[in-house]
Amino acid sequence: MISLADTPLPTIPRSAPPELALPVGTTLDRFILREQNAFPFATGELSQLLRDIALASKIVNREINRAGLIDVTGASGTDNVQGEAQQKLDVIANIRFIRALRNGGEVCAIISEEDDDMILTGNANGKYVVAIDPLDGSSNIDVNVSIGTIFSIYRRISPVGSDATVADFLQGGRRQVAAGYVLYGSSTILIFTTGQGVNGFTLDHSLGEYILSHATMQQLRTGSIFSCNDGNMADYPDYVQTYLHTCRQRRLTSRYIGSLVADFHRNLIKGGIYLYPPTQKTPFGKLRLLYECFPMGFIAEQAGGQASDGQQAVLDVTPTELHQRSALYVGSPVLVNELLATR
Ligand code: P6P
Repeated sequence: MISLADTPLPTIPRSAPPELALPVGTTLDRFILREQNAFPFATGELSQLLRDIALASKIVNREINRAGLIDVTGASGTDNVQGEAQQKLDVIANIRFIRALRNGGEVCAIISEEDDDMILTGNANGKYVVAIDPLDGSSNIDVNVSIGTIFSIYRRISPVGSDATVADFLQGGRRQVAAGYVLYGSSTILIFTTGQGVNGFTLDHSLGEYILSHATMQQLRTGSIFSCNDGNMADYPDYVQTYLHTCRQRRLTSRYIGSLVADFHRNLIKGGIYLYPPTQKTPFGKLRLLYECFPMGFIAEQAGGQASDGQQAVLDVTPTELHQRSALYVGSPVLVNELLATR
């Protein structure tokens, strides 16, 4: 009996294009299955949930890439719960993710930046709830700058079979079972953690598959990039202004895209710190705790980074409301600790 292991792989003819010699790589599905097998009690629901999110992101990616052609740029004429003008693509992305999560069957409820109230999916037997910012940085849509999706997943604490409750979403940042983001940039990348490190997958458009491209991501301990909206400088707490002044004195590089996902991702790879302090307009911070700060904080810590609200680790902030805001300082631990040391 000849085993496959003994069978030499067919040689690729010299005349073949070089990419034929390259293996396709690890698809998201294969990676999730491999990770699931590492959890003896995993029953596949979380795996399916992650696949549902990946599917929705591919659909949203398609619509973002065609935005200028199918008249989905510009404002929708409605405001979200934050009182911010919704862009057409905000609404479309929201519908796509809610539909995918509802049809996937694993999620019993969703909260979204785009909806005031908790959304019951009708899947009362779903074991998970999802907090999502369907399209973060949407002010950048019309100018073709990177935007993203941010998601956070909890196991429900309400009884399976009953309606989910708000308490399912207010468990606290360290009760997340998974979190991730999709960056719709020069390529489309899905980054997520289930508490076993951070991995990134790049969408291969020719296959329609996410392929492992950033395995076991590690936040650089320090860096030379700081990201904040300089226009709000006069509003920032004194210690933040002092810290930013030292950044300038040290000739660190200022980079601010205006999309949390894009600034976070660059700092994750190159090292750096992202700051969104309290301002006069947003005295409790602008970013939302449940679907921006908690997921990004989980990813940051899993990659060896640090995320604070200025007083404590952001994952330790006590959530009391679905659309609660928080300050966020996140990225290389050396830089975050330098900031906190100026308090
Ligand atoms: P500002 C986008 O609205 C967002 O939530 C983050 O993605 C981004 O970092 C920040 O707000 C930008 O806010 O006030 O600098 O335009």
